[in-house]
Amino acid sequence: MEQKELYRIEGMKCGGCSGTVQTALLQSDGVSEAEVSHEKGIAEVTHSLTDEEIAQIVEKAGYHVAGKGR
Ligand SMILES: [Cu+2]
Repeated sequence: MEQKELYRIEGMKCGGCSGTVQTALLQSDGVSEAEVSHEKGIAEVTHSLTDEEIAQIVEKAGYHVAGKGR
């Protein structure tokens, strides 16, 4: 089941960082939408994956999921 969730992400400093995370998410199977902001340090992701899988995608891109929700 697909759901829209908000993850707090550590380590993003500029638009390049958020772009990297957003691209990594959008290229992953199971992710249909991703909106990432380095200013807010968040990613809003519509997906059918587990939180762990989302965290792995973000880690692989070089950043860290610090938590979920605002
Ligand atoms: Cu950056």
